[in-house]
Amino acid sequence: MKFLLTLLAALCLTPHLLASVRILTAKNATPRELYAAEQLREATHDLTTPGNITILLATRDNPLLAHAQLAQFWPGATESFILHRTGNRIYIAGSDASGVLYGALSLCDLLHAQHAIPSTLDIEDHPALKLRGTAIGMQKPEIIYEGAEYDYRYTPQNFPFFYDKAFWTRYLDMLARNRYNTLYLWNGHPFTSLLRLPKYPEAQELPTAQLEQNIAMFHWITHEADRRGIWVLQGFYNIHLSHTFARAHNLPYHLTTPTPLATAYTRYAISEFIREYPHVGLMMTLGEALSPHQGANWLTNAIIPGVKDGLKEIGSTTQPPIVIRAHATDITADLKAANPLYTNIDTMWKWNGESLTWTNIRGPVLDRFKELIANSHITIANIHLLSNLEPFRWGDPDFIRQTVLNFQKIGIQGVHVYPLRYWDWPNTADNPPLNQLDRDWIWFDAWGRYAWNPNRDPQKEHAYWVSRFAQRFGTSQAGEHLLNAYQLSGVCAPELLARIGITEGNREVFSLGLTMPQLIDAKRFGPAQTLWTGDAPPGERLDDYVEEEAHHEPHHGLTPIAVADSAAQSSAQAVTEAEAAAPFVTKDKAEYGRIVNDMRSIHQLMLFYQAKTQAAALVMLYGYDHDAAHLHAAEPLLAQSVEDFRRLTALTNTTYRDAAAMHTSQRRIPVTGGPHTEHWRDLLPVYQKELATFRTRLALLNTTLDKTQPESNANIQPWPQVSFTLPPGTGEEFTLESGIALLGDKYAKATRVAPEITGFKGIRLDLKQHGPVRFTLAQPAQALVGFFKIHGLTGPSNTDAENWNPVLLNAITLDRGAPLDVWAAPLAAGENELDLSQPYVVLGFIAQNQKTQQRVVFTTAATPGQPPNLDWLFE
Ligand code: ADA
Repeated sequence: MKFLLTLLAALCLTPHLLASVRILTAKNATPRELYAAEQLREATHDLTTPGNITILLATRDNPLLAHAQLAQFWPGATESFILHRTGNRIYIAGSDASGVLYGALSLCDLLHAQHAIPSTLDIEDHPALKLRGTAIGMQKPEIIYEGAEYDYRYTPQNFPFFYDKAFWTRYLDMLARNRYNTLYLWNGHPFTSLLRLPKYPEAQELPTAQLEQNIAMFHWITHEADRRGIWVLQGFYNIHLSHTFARAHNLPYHLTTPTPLATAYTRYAISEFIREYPHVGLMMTLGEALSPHQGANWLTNAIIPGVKDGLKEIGSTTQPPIVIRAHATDITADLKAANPLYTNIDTMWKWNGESLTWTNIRGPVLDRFKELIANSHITIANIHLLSNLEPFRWGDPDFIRQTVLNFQKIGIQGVHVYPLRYWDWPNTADNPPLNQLDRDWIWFDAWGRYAWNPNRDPQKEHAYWVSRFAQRFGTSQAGEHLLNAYQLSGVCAPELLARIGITEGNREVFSLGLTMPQLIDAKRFGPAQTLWTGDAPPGERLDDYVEEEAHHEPHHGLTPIAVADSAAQSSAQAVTEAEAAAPFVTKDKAEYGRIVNDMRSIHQLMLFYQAKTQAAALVMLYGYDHDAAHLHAAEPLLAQSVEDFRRLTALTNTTYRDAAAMHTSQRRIPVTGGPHTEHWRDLLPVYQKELATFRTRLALLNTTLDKTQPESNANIQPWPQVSFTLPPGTGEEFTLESGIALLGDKYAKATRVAPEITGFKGIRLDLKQHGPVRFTLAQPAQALVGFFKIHGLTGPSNTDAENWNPVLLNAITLDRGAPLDVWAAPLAAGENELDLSQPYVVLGFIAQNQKTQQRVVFTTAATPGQPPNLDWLFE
């Protein structure tokens, strides 16, 4: 007998004899429930468990669960489940098919964590947020389709991933595992890539075979998504037309105002979309092309009628949700007009603009969200482009948890998460590129986890994420250090952008740094005020900080200097943590190496900002008290920032392809986007030049600036002029004195003029005038010209630069915009012409042998009491 028992015990250890897990689904199980069963089959495949276990999964009211003693769901429950074990039976009861899926996935999670079937099970769960989604851009880093922003045709050349079923399976499985239930595809005008549109054959933009392949693929993707509980929504911008249709009807590709034809076409395209893809949703951006005040008209005359036509075609009486973005439209008027016509409108608005800056919102951003919540069904927070996080690894789970907790407090019931690199999906910026699903796993997982439930114990969460890192890197010690590194580095860019950045929009790439003028005079670069009034906790900007310093007043809230210091410190600790993981990393050492490099890069960037912010504050203080000692103290700090940036460049030179995925000229800060301004190595010369200029100006200042008499202009006489004649044509003669407009007769009035050129006869051009200006000179001369600041340039453009030399700096202050420097170039006597590519004004002519000693003319503010313009110190 004892022998028999021993034999049985031995047999009990043999997995295949014992691992009998039966999985039963309802007779009429939906594809979603069958997918759930598939996941369970996989999860139980290798399990060793004593006794036969039967798992029954179905909706709560299905006969399969008739004998189970299970609680009822509350009225209106969706996506909810009960997981219960009685004896050897495990019941997964869903409020609906999604509930069944989530019950099954929860059981899978438990099986993976415990490597055994739990002996007791009594769980009820449901999601915190109703809509939990990710986004994919059917959009690219460059504008490639006939100059039209956001328009890209779905083709294998443009979007190879779209045709890759293995990729989609992996991506959709990941989404399901993280309980996402929505997926948004973004594009300008997707209809001609996904629909036949027989009523307007001239609208067809793709070869028929390509179109058919797209239609088949889209059906496949949306069906596969649906099996996983994921509702696909297709996004579109308004009014964007098929390009072939536009050409055929002599219309622009994008319209600011509806026309009857555009209305009929769009209405038809939308109805066809609903007919072809009844289970796919629509999300729309009413602007940017369409004028904001036309949104209501367009929505009620084109879009909603199109949706209703489509519903009629498929014989449906239920109105599916449509998602309207509040971006670039008068959403108040839109909703007022649309709500009486359509009962199921969801809205979407950007959380923290196009960056991640805070776990919360306040002021105008909060007010906008409240308005949307009050006037629509579900309001979705759009975690839009992550312009301040690109291109580095980012995954601070607690930041995300707290953010979702705040969604709940505010009443936001949906989240829509962009990938960390949007315009180049699915590639990362690493060199060579990695797949974002691999590199940025924590980004997707953390948003999904907390959109499902943010009310989790932070300590247990810490342990959970440690275990997730441990799975990837081999040991829990490595996990602990790496999670710490991610969290310590994760807070830096969000906190710092709001204090010193220009905008939370993708107009700025934070990882490429800021120029001194951008730091010392952010106002001149069109800052987005919501960055600090809505998307950050109360605190100071650099100008507030310096003003208070200058007036010896107390500071309030977070200060730029303190935040820059703490970012430098926190990122230093992140490096220490990442490096400390080294002895414990037993798996994926290549990725570990890249993480360390990222942490070092983030730290260098924060050191750059720390030094440069301090330098900027000193320069700004000089604006108040004219104590040149501040400038001298700023110089080593500025030099340090350049050295930090050089190190950052060295760290990223071979490891990164670029700093941001958007390569268009829509990017303006720190410099205009384009093929030669994508990388840190492109910006390093900009910062080096800035330092060199500052040193030259400082030397100049030492010789010309008398602290007790800062404006030493009193005894300077005008230079003798060379006369000219201006035939009719381009340009208008004027006399240079304060109060005169220098660009046409409206723009940019001079407030002060350097004495050397006061009273000069010049030639001013209209802003819109093009072509050369022709004139005749009485003798050989030097032409004096002022260039208006454009795209960060205050002198001649590269093409013209060779002939021109700066002679007077900060020589004419203006009522708006940066002061003008005076540049000189030699011209022969007789007929001449000037044709310069920067907007400019001809200030007059002086003799070729006239001595011009370069000097800084105005160092004090144009308006008394205001800090002066200090850009001339750097440009
Ligand atoms: C801004 C941004 C664009 C796009 C747009 C939108 O204009 O620069 O890249 O994201 O917003 O649709 O929200």
